[in-house]
Amino acid sequence: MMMRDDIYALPLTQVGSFEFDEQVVRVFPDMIARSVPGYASILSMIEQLAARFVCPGTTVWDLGCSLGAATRLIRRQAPPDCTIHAVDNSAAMIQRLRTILGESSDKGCLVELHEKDLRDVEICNASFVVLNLTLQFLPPDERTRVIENVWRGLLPGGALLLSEKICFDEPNQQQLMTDLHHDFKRAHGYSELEVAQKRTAIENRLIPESLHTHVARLRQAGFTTIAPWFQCFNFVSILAVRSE
Ligand code: GEK
Repeated sequence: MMMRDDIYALPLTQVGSFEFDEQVVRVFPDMIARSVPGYASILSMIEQLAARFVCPGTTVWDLGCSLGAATRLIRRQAPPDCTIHAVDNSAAMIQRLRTILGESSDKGCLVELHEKDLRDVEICNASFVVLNLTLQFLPPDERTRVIENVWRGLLPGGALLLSEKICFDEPNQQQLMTDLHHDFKRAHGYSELEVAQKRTAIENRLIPESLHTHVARLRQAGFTTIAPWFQCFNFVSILAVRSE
């Protein structure tokens, strides 16, 4: 049964910085579904994209895999001789994902779990790389190095799926999108207090950038086809392909 996220339901004397610890892991599927507009749509398209991009004998990288939602969908489409590398630096996430995979009857290619900082992995022979809502947690000045590492590790014709919370240059648009995001959270059962306390907790942990900053970085790294394919309020998903 999915546990309900009530981490910020009661008033806290001091709201600490958000961490992907055991408390979060316990409620994570509920938290992300009620906090990220379009999360389910993005996941289902990740499976569709895997069917198109994942090639026999190659690797797939799910960077910031959390509980493996994307990994498990990609595995359904991946040829049996592929390896999916699921990477997360939260020990609690990786431990829970190991249990989930162990208990599941899913069959498919090899999945290797790495409890590791995604900045330290060397990507190679990759046909598909996923950064689904993860790059946003890295310091902005380290993001270019990560994207360059992904580009180098991709085979020609391989693809990166990058989903992010974004910000806007125009203050009225920023305010409107923030309000609509908070409306979404309230419509999914979060109280005013929960929205406010979560906002404080995540403020310095999740640093959004604009869509044009992401696109410019992808182009700079060498991607030639860069297609923002999804947006809901202040969340976007971009498909970037390394040319043949
Ligand atoms: C999904 N992709 O369900 N190295 C490795 N992992 C990291 C790092 C890092 N430097 N920083 C953060 N993480 C998932 C959802 S959640 C998004 C991704 C969210 C991990 C962190 O531990 C967490 O599991 C994940 O990135 C972000 O498709 O919670 O908004």
